[in-house]
Amino acid sequence: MTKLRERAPLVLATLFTALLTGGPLAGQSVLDRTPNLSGGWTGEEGTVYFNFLHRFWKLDLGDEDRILNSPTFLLGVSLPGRVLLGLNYASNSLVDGEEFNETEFYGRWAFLATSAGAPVDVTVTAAFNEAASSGDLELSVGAPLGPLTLHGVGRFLGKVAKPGNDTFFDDPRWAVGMGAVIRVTNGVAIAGDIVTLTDRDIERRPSGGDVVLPPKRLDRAWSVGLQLAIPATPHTLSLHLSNARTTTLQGSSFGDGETRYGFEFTIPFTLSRYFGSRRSRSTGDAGGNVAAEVAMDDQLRFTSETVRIRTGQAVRWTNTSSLIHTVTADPSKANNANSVSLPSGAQPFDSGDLRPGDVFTHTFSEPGTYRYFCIPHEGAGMVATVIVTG
Ligand SMILES: [Cu+2]
Repeated sequence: MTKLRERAPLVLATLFTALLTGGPLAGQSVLDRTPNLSGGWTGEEGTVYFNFLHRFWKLDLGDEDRILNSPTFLLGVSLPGRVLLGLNYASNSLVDGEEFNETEFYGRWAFLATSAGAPVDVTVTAAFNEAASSGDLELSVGAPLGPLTLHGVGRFLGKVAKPGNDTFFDDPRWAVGMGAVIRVTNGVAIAGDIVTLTDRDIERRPSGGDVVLPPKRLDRAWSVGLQLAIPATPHTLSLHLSNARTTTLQGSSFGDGETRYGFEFTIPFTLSRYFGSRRSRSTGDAGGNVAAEVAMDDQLRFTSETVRIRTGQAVRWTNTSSLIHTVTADPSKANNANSVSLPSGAQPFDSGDLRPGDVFTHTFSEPGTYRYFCIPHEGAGMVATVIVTG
């Protein structure tokens, strides 16, 4: 472990450089989660994620102020079956005063996903926190309600460790929390969360002794943030306040009375682009007469809001993003009736999941106005129109 801790900064710096020069693609958007909760994200299969988060606060040294900083670096790889494996590496952590550095190895599985048609997102995360020598578990539920998404978490922490002057604690604890994200526009959201240990009184024992000090009550952890998509890039940025230092399961389960100013920046790196592990697929009809091209991008848009074609012509959609999108003109699959309209006599259609690079073609044989949407991003307003004239 010591070797890992010594080398982790170098490994991360190298990866970071590789990611930047490699040309990052889409990111795990901070627009879908709160500053302290993961929202149960597992990313897009075949993508490596590098997110970095820094939280700053002022240390008052009397005649001199020092700015301190807790960084958390997240590294994750998204595997088939909505699984994310990775680690969080943090410095200046609250979790253990003696260890200083905190490494959390985690695996996450989303067994229900709204992107796959489930009404809610349900995710389990299992983690080992090396600084606390603790096995930790989290169950996370996310429920989209139009522009609002609610998140709830329940956590089991095998050993809560908290710094003090030569003290240690090793009790198991439960934590519960909730968060909310309000999407203001496609690229701007406001988010906040609160997490509390169900028993916040922590016994303190100086290490090596039998003396028990009076219990110390830990603060509830909280955060509020402005979550932004950076236009024309796959990156997202969170500007936030929180009393927690790190965003591991342990680190975000309690605070320490100090408000910190933080930011998080997300960098995705699509492996398939560099190693050719996956070819794009073309689906839909033959589309011999393509009269319009529409792309689906990382900003959750169909790039042409309205296209006009003639009866018998086709539209070709290409997913140029790193997210899964769909082209859906089926009223039975819409949450909002305004997202779909079909001329009388026209059959509903649905592309199914279009992964990055996939192409879908549809030929329109009935004149009229077709309003269609993307199933995962209907709530974010990913809706567009095809007008077919006789
Ligand atoms: Cu979409």
